[in-house]
Amino acid sequence: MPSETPSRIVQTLARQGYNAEREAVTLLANASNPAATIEAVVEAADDDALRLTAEDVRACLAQREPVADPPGVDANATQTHADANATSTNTTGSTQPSQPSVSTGDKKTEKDLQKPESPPEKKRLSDTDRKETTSTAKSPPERTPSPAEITGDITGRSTGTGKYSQFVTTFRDRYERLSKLLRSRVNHRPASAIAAMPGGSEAELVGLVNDIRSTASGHWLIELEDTTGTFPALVMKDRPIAELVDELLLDECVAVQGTLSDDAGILFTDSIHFPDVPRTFRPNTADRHVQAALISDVHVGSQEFMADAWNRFADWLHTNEAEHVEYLLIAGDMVEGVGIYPNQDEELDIIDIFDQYEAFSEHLKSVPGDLEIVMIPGNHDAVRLAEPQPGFDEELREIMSAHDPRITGNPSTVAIEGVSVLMYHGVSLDEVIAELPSDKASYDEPHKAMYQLLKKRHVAPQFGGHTRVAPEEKDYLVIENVPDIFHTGHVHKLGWGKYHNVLAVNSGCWQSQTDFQKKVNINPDVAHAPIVDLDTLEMTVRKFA
Ligand code: D5M
Ligand code: FE
Ligand code: ZN
Repeated sequence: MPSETPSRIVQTLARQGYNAEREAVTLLANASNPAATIEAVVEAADDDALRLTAEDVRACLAQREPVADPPGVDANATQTHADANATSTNTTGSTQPSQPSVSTGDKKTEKDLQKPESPPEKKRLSDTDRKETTSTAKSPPERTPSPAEITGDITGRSTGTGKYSQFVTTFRDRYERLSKLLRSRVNHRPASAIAAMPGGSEAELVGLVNDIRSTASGHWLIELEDTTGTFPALVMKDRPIAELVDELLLDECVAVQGTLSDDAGILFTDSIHFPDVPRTFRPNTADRHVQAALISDVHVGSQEFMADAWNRFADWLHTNEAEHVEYLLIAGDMVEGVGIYPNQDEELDIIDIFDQYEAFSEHLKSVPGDLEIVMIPGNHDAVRLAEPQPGFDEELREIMSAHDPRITGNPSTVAIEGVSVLMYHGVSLDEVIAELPSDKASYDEPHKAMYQLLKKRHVAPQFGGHTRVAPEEKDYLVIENVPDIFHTGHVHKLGWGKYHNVLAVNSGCWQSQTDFQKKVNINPDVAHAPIVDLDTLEMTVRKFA
């Protein structure tokens, strides 16, 4: 009967300085006396071993429990497998922590144990793993996530000093890259040239939204700016396109097409175009069955951090049912942080920021060591608040080095198994939700707010509002290439859907309702793990609350 959970096993090993293969953890969890077996395995391990292998554990089990696996273990294996199957059909219902899979009873595995030359563990590309691989050269093959390729990451490239001229550079870059997307659809002219055209001409203009005002009679006056100047576009309130004005945010890039007034001082607008994702977009998919868990907003250090739910999630990742989950993406807010919101300290469980990261790191150790982990920071993390946010600094990376996560900036695009995932924490979602009508974006349907960002091809279009934006020599927040998956968090609500074939997923959180959220009636979606099939971009959600 399994007497320990995988996450507790991992934590026990970590305290003694060891990492362990997923199968090793499973074997230990199901040993008749896990504590004694751990002790024996650690004792038998080479002095310089960093990672315990399934083979190490089997060798100890064979000595300690020389009888072939007792029938009890086998029966239990069947039982746990059945449990796992039962929960897999109930993808949105409450998931009981499934017991770890048991491979001890597997004849083939038993034979492997005897094989002196099982193939070497395949490796990921990190330095740590290279080291570990050497010490585990005889372990059986393990799951082999390929390393994530990262693009659009500001980390180490920030040149911004906050000068006004740099904002101009950032906006110029935004305009250049987004207007390019629109130029194929409209035959645009510069604002200065339009002003010189004869009245009554047809004209098309691409610009950043500088101002949106309603006129005395309720029409809309939108001022657009390009690199040559500004020009006003009038949208009549009774035209169907007036509805699109509701969707406009300041500083986003749009194209307008219409007819100039007699004095060529204003454009009567017939259509508004967004850079958008082409409807014909076809996402890339993985060429094998492999899954990624997309989470965010762990908030370790908060009194509301749900450690038990996290442990159930970590335990589930160790089960057979999760065997195809090879990637764990975390879209920001690893910890609760300090001084983020007024009176936040009253709800802190851990008051020191480094201690919070230490605790987060301990929780990260509970997930299988062979998961490829990618993480970006959020607004609660200890990096600069202004976006684009660089990845964690050396000191924090050192603290979170278990499992050797890929640490990158917010936002970043990560290519896994040929599928590109745009990861963005999501602070601008608050703004999109506040500014747009509720059928276009709401906390209950956060994915719809994400659709707006895709449509605008920018993760944080509006400057100078709630979302802090730092000037850089290029606008890292432009969505230049359409991602296959768009992953955000921040609003602590779960929602997903497809926009022009892009899968948009907003993960929930691992923090129960805070006092602030109670006051403003935010009901967070806690302890859900959205799991994406990278070969089909189908989604299932596991609940661990
Ligand atoms: O924020 C989680 C969500 O809750 C996000 O939509 C912002 C909102 N939130 C939470 N606390 C506050 C305070 N104190 N003021 C304003 N908005 C708040 P996260 O930043 O991920 O904790
Ligand atoms: Fe958060
Ligand atoms: Zn946040």
